Amino acid sequence: MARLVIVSNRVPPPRERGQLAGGLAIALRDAIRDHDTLWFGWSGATGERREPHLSKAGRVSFATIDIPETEYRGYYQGFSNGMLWPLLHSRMGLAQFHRADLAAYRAVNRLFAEALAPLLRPDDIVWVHDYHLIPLGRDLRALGVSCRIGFFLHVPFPTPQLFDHLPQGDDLLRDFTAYDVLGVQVQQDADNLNQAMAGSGLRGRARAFPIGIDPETFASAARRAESTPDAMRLRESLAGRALILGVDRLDYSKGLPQRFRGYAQLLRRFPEHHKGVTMMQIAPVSRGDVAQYRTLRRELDELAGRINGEHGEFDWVPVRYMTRAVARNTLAGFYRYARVGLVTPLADGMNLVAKEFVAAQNPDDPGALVLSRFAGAADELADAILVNPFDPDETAEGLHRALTMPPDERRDRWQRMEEAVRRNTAATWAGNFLRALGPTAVRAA
Ligand code: ADQ
Repeated sequence: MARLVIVSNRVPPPRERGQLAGGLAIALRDAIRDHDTLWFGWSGATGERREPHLSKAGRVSFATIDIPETEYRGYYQGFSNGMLWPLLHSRMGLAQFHRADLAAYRAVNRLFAEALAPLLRPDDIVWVHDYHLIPLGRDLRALGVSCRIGFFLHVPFPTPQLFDHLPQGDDLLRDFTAYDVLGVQVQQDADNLNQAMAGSGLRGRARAFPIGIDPETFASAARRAESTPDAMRLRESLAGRALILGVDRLDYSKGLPQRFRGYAQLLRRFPEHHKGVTMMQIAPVSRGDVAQYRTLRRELDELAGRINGEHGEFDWVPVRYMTRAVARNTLAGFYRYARVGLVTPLADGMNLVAKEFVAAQNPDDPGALVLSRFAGAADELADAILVNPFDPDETAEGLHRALTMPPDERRDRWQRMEEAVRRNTAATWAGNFLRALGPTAVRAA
């Protein structure tokens, strides 16, 4: 069995390495169980040290490197999150390009390659993750690495016309050619990337590998969480009102201001829901050091305040808004208790929250899902109430429909969505990708 080498910007932090609790770690659990694994990435620290920090937990070895202070900002905040993230989510207006950032991005990728190449053996299978590391494959090849290398893009890929705005974008497209397997979330992303590559005279071979969750584990966590003190406190505090739940990183791709406006429209246009619903938005702050994220946070503070001021009553607060993270198990209980899951990104590679919400429902009395048609998950969850999140009225109508949907219809739709979530799990995603990468990459089922 070949060794699996996972490369991602972030690796699980040391305290989690024993159990590997994070999203990618859960998705790769089966693959990790079957292979000796090396996980390579950024240590989380800046500094001049060149040698990787090494550690081991069971069959997984970890090698992490520091990034020089001078290059960190340009690589991470600058090019990755200030330029690529908005571009890949079709938000060119928010993108900031600086040549120095691009140079830092390329320098850090080379640094990754130089530190990783000596650790690699010819029969390793290398799987590189996400937009921070697009050039890594080509950098490794330039250092003579000949083993199989695959790349998976977790975020969307925009139309070729939009991608064309990226200065020196051709170079990035060329980077993709170094990979033996090029995976994206949905067919539309594959088509976009392949067309962009074709437009630059390159052969694009991107394929869709939609990511999933571990539905069994999530469903049983949700069942257990239903009777925990937190879930009971939530229920008590709602006093019989229907809960509309949103769970997202605080990110402008998630459409949070539009979502708040959609909820405000629900209260304006469908007054029968007054005092009958509560919206809870859990949105832990992410990338707080990037300017656009600080602006977004202020906007949401203001919107939540305005909705509560305009519609609230002395015994009813229409919006509950928290910027703290919530433990996954507690979250599972909240999903199960919610009458409506509200997932309305303006663009999203997949969106795992939508799948988690489905997995967490009580089969006898499932909640309804209002889902943006611009989330990758909409391909598989066609039985959600699909909305265009740019139109707050459409979101309001979707919410009204969800809140008034007859139980039979709710169950029918949920059953079909649940089948879709079970059909395509985290394990099938990783298995399919690794099988594409090489015949001996995974043990036959
Ligand atoms: P994200 O943009 O982070 O992921 P998503 O797919 O929804 O978006 O995953 C977020 C994860 O974080 C979920 O597992 C969710 O439960 C958890 N989470 C969110 N808010 C939380 C909170 N307040 N407390 C605790 N946990 C919380 C990127 C891409 C997506 C793609 C994934 C995986 O942007 O499109 O689906 O990678 O490929």
